[in-house]
Amino acid sequence: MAIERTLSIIKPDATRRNLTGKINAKFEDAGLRIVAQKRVKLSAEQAGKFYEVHKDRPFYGELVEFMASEPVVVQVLEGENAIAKNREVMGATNPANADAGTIRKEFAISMGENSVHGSDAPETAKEEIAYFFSGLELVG
Ligand code: RTP
Ligand code: MG
Repeated sequence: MAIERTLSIIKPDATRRNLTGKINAKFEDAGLRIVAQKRVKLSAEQAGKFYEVHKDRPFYGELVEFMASEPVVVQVLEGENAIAKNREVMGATNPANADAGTIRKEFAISMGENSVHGSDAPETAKEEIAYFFSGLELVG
């Protein structure tokens, strides 16, 4: 199976509640390695560009405002099948539909304030990692 990298974001609802360590433990317990990590406060412009793919969706304005409201932790996770594995550990977008033991089931507040982001495909993972990190910052 291929070793992949994926971009993960611990969202403002989780950083505000001091859940970074508990969320990172979920990733590590699933066999994902955190090969880069930083805490940043996104501007609305930076958050808007990151989520540009959703710009025509009704929740876009709210999503951008939320992501720029407080610091986030951006990170690169590495491991076998990392993109799918990370999404498994995150759980469904809506925490009401998330499986037991997933991050969103345990920690998410709502569909919008759902604690984590994870890339959804190899191409988007590559773009999203490059959006936040230079090659020198990735230490596998
Ligand atoms: P993400 O991109 O953050 O990892 O989440 P995802 O793939 O599970 O969900 P996606 O469809 O890409 O949506 C991106 C984020 O937008 C917010 N959202 N709000 N109020 C709503 O109906 C709604 N739908 C989506 C969520 O924060 C979701 O994670
Ligand atoms: Mg998504």
